Amino acid sequence: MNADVQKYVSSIGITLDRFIAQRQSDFPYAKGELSQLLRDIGLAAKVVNKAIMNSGLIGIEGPAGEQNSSGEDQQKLDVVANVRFIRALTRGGEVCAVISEEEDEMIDTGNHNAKYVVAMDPLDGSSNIDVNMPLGSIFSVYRRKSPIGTPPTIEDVLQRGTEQVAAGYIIYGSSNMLVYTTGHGVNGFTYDFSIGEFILSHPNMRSQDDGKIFSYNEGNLYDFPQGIQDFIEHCRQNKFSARYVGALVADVHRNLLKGGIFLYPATKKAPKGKLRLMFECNALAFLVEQAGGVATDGEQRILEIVPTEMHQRCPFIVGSKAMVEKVTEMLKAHKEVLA
Ligand code: AHM
Ligand code: MG
Repeated sequence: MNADVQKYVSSIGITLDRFIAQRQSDFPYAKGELSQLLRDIGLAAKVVNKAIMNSGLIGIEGPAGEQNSSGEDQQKLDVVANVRFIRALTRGGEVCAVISEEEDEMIDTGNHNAKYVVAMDPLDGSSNIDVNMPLGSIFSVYRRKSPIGTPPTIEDVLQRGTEQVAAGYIIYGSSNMLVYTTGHGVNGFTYDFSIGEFILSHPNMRSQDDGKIFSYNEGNLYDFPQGIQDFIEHCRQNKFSARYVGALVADVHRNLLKGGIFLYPATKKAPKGKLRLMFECNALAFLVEQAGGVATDGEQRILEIVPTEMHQRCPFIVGSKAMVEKVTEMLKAHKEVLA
């Protein structure tokens, strides 16, 4: 074949939809519902991405004038992303309930024959919205507990992270990626704008066992537990690189690719931590563990925390195994000194 023609007929790679369909055999009990659900999330991600890209042009920058149930000011794009994901999941038909960082209560989608529930942060990193910095979306999928055919209950959505059947994030950055796991490794897909598809670009993502990047909000340092302050001093003395985007998805994504640790510990202002167990921490903990990393609240594995309420917060330490183990040791050593 002519060399010029050859360039234009080489494979575009595996699209997200095709990859999901191929992986359906990982779930012998599944009949394609989870695959459809993941495709619905992929579709919503494209629509949200379009809104983000055009936000300055179509008047959806800035605050929406409302607060979410955590008392935080919602941005217009938070609301847009929330509506887009809930609509895609409702119309897709595979989800009976959704809980969202932007909603006070569980949403009953009306699909009472559906097997799955979704917990999500539709747009993570809201403070980055108006300044062209990275943003994310985060999701967790659980199998419902209540019988199929009945309305969903709160027990369906308040499950431990170990019960997740799938989780993932979308990063809207210098390029857009969708990264997900169904408990069989982690795969990343980069969005090709020209054809409107996510294409497999990062197969079988692995967390490096150790790293040299540490990510935390410096302004909170003196409010952190002493063990965390000791760890940060250790990072500085070893001349590690400090990197903090202010959007959890971006910080975790970078550390997953390059090796590092992200910390949002308890502070005096937020004694239970800032980040939300159900909407943010569980999904990222599942992904990072699947890639060989570790996620803890400083005392226990994030995935084993028993949730008691939808909007529950927890301290979050996540990343390369050796780094998370080091900070955990330092926290423990300090507690032993106090005891
Ligand atoms: P959000 O879901 O309202 O955007 O808040 C979560 C974000 C995380 O993405 C980020 O890691 C953290 O809040 C930053 O918080 P801070 O500004 O306190 O450092
Ligand atoms: Mg968030």
